[in-house]
Amino acid sequence: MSKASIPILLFISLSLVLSACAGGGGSGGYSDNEDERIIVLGFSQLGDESEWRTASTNDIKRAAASAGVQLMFDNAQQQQFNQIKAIRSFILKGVDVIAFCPIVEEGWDNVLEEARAANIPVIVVDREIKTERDDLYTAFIGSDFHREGVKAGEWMVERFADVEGPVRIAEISGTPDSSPTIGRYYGLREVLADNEKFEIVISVSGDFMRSKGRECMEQILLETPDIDILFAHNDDMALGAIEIMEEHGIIPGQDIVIVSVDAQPSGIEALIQGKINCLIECSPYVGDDLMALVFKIVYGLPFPENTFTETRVFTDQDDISTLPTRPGYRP
Ligand code: GYE
Repeated sequence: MSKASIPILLFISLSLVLSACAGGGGSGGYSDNEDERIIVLGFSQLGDESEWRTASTNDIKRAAASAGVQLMFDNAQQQQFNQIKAIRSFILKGVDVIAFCPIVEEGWDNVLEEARAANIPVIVVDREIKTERDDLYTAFIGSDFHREGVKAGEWMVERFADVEGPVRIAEISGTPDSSPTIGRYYGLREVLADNEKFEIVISVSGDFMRSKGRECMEQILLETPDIDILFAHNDDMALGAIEIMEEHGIIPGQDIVIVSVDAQPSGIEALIQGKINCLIECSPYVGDDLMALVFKIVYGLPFPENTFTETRVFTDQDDISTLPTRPGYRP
């Protein structure tokens, strides 16, 4: 059986369960004939800052179409208030389920109370949130960012095991107050805390964007040019920083060891070229799992409250054939 037929089979069997248990109804996405019920999912994407984000958007659109879920998609252009506005409009429209990728961790309580009052389940996708009450959303699906920071630190310790030190690290972090930034920031520090050899000499925010990665690297070279490692919180910022290094005659991957997070196609290409030394995987491909979750929630079936993606580590020592393939991309 091909991998692609698994989700389809799952949805078929879920639909069968549905026809057996959908009594009453008549609201939301129900048509006159209950067997033809179409689930409506309101999805608020936070923006389009990176290659990861584009992959996330494409994957969710693809998965919704293949599951027969009607997607109401909104792009918040990097603004939390646009996300709140979109979620409110989904509530007004009476969608069956709301899902959103929250740009920052805090500030969601009010709008989630409103969704709760309207009896609309909410799935938090990709980034985590902090709320006063812990019952303001139904499920989470995404990555463990703290673990990513830990894995980045562990790889640095291993790579520099034979170096006496000091080992000076520059960090380009992601969007301030977002959960990937917080997780990766503290995860790295947790590993390095007991290791005096490592010193994080500068940390600047590049908002997960390539253009800002360039600006950050300019700033780093101006303020603390003597660094051994660059830790970028995503591939796009690492790639922007690499452009600046090259403009300054610095050889990325050799003069400065580069560790980044995501492992999207451009990052994998840079790893193959030796410009990035280590990639910590963060997968945006949660679309099928999200649709399965939507079905289970709507039909009252048991579902996992938290689903985490895998976090693999790819390095410049790996055999190219073992590097991950991505939709439309094979190293
Ligand atoms: O690492 C970055 C994107 O939230 C996990 O956001 C996501 C992060 C990802 O812009 O590239």
